[in-house]
Amino acid sequence: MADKWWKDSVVYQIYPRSFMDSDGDGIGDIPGILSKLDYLKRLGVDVIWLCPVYESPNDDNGYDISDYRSILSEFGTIADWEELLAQIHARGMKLIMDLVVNHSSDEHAWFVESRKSKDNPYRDYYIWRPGADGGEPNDWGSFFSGSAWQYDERTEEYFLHLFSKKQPDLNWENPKLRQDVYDMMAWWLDKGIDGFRMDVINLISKNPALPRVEQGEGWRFGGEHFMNGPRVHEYLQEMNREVLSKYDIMTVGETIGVTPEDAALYVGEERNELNMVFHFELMDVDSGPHGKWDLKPWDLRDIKRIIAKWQTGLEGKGWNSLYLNNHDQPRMLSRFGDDRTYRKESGKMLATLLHTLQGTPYIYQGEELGMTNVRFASIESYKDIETLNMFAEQLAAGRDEADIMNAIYAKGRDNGRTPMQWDGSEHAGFTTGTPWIAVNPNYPDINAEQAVNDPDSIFHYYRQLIALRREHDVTGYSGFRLIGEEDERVFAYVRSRGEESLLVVLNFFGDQAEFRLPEEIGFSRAERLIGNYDPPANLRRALLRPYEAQVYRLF
Ligand code: ISL
Repeated sequence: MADKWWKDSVVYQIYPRSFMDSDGDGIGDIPGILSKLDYLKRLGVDVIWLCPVYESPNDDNGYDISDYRSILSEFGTIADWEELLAQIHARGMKLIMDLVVNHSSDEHAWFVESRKSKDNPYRDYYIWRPGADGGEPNDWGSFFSGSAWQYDERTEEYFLHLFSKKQPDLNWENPKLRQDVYDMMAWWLDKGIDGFRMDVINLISKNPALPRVEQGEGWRFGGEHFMNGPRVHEYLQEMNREVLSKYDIMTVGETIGVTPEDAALYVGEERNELNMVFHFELMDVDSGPHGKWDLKPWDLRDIKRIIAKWQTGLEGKGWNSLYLNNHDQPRMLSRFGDDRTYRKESGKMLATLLHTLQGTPYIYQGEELGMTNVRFASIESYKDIETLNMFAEQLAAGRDEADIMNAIYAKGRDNGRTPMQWDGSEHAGFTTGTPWIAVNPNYPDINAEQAVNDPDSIFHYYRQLIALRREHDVTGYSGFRLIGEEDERVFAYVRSRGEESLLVVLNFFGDQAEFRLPEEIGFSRAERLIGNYDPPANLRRALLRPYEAQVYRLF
């Protein structure tokens, strides 16, 4: 077993709005989560990461927080939350909370004060600038379309918002703001939570000169001026010293645009910053030069190269986080597997990958059921601000509507936000009312009740993988060696522990694929640990079946 509990853990991510509704208002809530804890315990996960449940006007579904110390009434009360924490702990699981401190809501009391006057004590809690040449202070675009600046008439200045205009960026240069954030973090930690997932934490330090990206018209991605900015490590070390180091917790930072070299600075064991980061390199493999909405097919060799780079890049330096989807991404099964003909096989194959690498696996709600992307007929059914803003912007720019819808079908964040499919009853058993976003129409076939009753389901395969991690100490393997780097169809790798090795062989496609184990990988005995087909393939030379995944112990 590893030296830190979070290295041996499997994390389950809950997007509360879409998980389980207990009171029929169509919105998932905390009592709903409570009613499903036994389901999560049965799955075998160790840690629950709860996306934001704080007071919020919900411009970005809770990632715009107006009060960091209270629970959104749609989700329940602080007493419900206390009960949730107690019940999670009573089952031997842990709870980590989302920490969103790159920005707050514009309805947060700090911002309400800040916008009042230039000499308000809270003015410097946010990033205000006068206009330049009669327009915005610079050419940075928002992640959610348009300019990253919003003009405020009252003081005739602009404030920075890297996300929506209802999400003003906090000014981390201000030590008072930092202290308020640390106090708030300690307030939650003192309630007994087990850590934080930190939203876009590598964006908190901006180049104070706020330079333009280029000259000329238009909004551009200003990442070079705010990703891994000049003081980010100083801030995180301060946060660690003031707060994190005082508790036995785990931290995972969401970090956009980081390489393994950057990541080592956040998670290096001697650096006293964070335990893990989420990188985005795999999330970019199917994007063209114009970004996320510019669709491009992925190439398995890129996926292999990126995973190998992170596995070896952090070796001996830091811990990886392993995910292929979350509330911001399409469903992994639709994106990297086959959500029609080989749903079960490909869902299990992708799970095998995530649970046999170095690092901590993160399961996003519904992944364990093999939930898929959704295709709503019209834009009216979509709710996500990123999607809606992009649709309006690209339509105005003249992009064909059907083409935009195809991009949304492939990449839209609502793919991951349709309600959990609990059973075959109306609205998949998620709510007795009208769900805030429609249920995926495939719920009669894909749902938890069906999966729990089917011994061959993706759900039970996840249980086995999680159990294997524990019983066979999968965390204890080290190293990562890719086999057949240039193979376009099969992903195979070896990890080792003393004299024995773990061999993982994955067919990433729906056709048969040939696999040969190189002669130099010597062993006298092989034991199949887990796989999605029986009997397992012959090891030395196999014709792998569609999406076949096999894991062997060689010794
Ligand atoms: O994936 C993305 C790139 O288009 C974005 O959807 C996403 O906004 C980005 O990854 C940052 O995500 C986090 O911060 C956002 C929030 O909307 C996301 O839900 C959150 O995970 C702003 O708080």
